[in-house]
Amino acid sequence: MPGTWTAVIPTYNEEKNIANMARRLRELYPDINVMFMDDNSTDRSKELIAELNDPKINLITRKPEERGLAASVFQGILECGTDYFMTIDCDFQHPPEALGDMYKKMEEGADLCVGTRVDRFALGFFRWAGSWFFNVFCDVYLLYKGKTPPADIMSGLFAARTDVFVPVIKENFSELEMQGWKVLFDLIKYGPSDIKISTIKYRFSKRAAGESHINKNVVLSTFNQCGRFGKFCANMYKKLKDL
Ligand SMILES: Nc1nc2c(ncn2[C@@H]2O[C@H](COP(=O)(O)OP(=O)(O)O)[C@@H](O)[C@H]2O)c(=O)[nH]1
Ligand SMILES: [Mg+2]
Repeated sequence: MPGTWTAVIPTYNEEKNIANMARRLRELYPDINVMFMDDNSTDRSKELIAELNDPKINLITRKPEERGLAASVFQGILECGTDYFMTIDCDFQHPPEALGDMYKKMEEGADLCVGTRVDRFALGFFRWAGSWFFNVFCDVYLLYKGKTPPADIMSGLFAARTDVFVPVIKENFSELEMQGWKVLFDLIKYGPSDIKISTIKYRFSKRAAGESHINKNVVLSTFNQCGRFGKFCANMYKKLKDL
């Protein structure tokens, strides 16, 4: 029997993209389940998904006190109930076609499949440089922890076996960086060291519509995920940026 799967999509105020993303995913993959993990968007996201009236597409309105991109993805993984979960952003920076490639890798026996960006310059120079820096910083930390870093630890596009990672989330719940954006990093940091990691390559695009939600706290939370030295760097960064 083919594995069942769910796209877990963190969203906040994505009315310009959300219905297009839902339609595109169902067009490409008639059997996929879609969970938009929405942090109480103030736009029409909820109505737009309700209008689609598709039982395989759900928008989950999260508790306001639990707001957080990573928190929303962890919740989606815990609640999806399918063999695999896949995370993808709602703004088409990750190509929906990549989910099919990752699904194949999962069916071939991977525990985790990481989408690896081939053209990170699409981010713009400063975001590229930041992303490169954090890739190295986080890789060193994971190696120190005895874990295998994948080619693109900063990637928000990845797929994994639900039965492998639900226990990881439950057992380490209080340690996870809920306000962070780097879910893959925490899953590898706290996950088993002997998992089978596979990769697919994808072309990173510009946001289709709407605005990015990135802010300086994302930098802080990523540092905070990297142990004591990371926390030290977070404090330095706070002082430097006067946060
Ligand atoms: N649930 C949730 N999703 C968020 C939040 N902030 C951003 N997102 C979503 O996370 C994805 C990536 O965010 P985006 O703003 O595109 O960041 P960027 O790609 O780093 O510029 C998008 O699908 C956003 O809608 C949040 O606070 N909560
Ligand atoms: Mg984006």
